[in-house]
Amino acid sequence: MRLSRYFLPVLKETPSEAQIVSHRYMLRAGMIKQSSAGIYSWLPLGFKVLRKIEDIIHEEQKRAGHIPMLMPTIQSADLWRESGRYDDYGEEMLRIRDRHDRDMLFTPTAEELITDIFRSHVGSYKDLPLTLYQIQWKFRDEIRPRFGVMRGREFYMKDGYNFDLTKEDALHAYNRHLVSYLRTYERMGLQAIPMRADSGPIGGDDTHEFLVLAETGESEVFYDSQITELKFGDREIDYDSVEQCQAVLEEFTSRYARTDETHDEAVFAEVPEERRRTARGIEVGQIFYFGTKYSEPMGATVADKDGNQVPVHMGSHGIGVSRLLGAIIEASHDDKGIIWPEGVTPFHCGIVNLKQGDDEADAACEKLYAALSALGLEPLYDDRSERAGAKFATMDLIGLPWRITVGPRGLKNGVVELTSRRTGESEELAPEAAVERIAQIYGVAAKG
Ligand code: 5CA
Repeated sequence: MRLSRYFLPVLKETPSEAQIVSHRYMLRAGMIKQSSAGIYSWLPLGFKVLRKIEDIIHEEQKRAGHIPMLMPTIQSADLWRESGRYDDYGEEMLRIRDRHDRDMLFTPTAEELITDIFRSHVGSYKDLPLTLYQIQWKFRDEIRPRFGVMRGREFYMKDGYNFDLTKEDALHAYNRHLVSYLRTYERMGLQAIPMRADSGPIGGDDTHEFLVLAETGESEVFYDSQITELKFGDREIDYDSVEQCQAVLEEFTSRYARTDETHDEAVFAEVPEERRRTARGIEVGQIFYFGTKYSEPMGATVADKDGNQVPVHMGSHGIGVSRLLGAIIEASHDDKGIIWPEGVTPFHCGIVNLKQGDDEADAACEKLYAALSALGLEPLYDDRSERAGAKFATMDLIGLPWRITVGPRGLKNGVVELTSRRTGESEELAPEAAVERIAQIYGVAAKG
């Protein structure tokens, strides 16, 4: 993409309504624009990161054997009356009446609708296990929407639902989700710690929230510092293996880590004092096992081996897709702007032309742009007739992890400059070598 042809409405001033750094940078970098309280338009740069995050989630869900689908945002109240949640959900549910005076609502989550789909089409234990998921907009009429996309009213969520014959099978689905979430967040450059939590309006006893530690987090958390040393890394897991998933769950949940809802001072006191931590965290996901809470009242049963109709055991599993942008920025920024982890960066690298209009500099930039594009990478080429300082400031603000700077002086010596946004370190090298380095970083093969 050439910046002169892109739509990047960068703000010079710091917006006064934004209280936390991720909100400020998302507004300043032209990623989002508020349309009303807690409701945002996703401008091209923000939309690009949203898609990157979504892609990672899809890849990891499919790796775990889960099946993507899509359900409507507007749903009939009738289904929610069946489960009893139409009344229970309270003011957070946006209720709508259609022209025929039918009660509708904007989905805050989708346990009822998925259970209805299941009961209409699945009748035998032979069709289990089954996990369906979607990435879809949700609406919760939060009393205090704030911090930009962190606590929106309209927000984008991955919600998955497992259907199993027995509690044991459903607990395996729970463990499998925990494992796949660890991998998902790590690919986004985040450490998200599973913590024992409270299930709220979703219900059930078994639930973990995934928290990213950040001073601006809305949850107070208590944990054993040893937990922050754990890495999932690139281990290969057989998601069908009960033992392997169980082992990962035990590894990542055996140390004390709880949100304030489930915190227990007496148990916490057993952690050696030097390892006890109290901090704040951003909840980027939550997994639930709630058994037959929805399947029983809604009659979602299957025939078991003996032909008896039994309600299925279920759980649901959410990732705050739009909130993740805020969480990643809270975890990765400096005073100049965002620092995107490579896994989610909107463009793979920036190209800054220090002397737009100079034949040699223009040609060298065009060549870099073509070579990177040919590798399937997306560079953002700042081809505006701006001062170098302004170009650097924009690149730093929008946070591309790598920048190639091209100027007549370097070109005389046959070099460009490759700069890491994270460390600020620069290196001079031949343009071809810069392309090769970028290719290496993103794991694509440079064509020789
Ligand atoms: N049905 C279950 C699992 S699919 C569910 O709704 N879980 S949840 O309530 O925990 O939501 C899932 C995730 O959505 C949360 O972990 C959080 O990251 C995100 N989320 C929840 N409310 C908001 C909000 N108002 N703004 C942005 N993200 C939110």
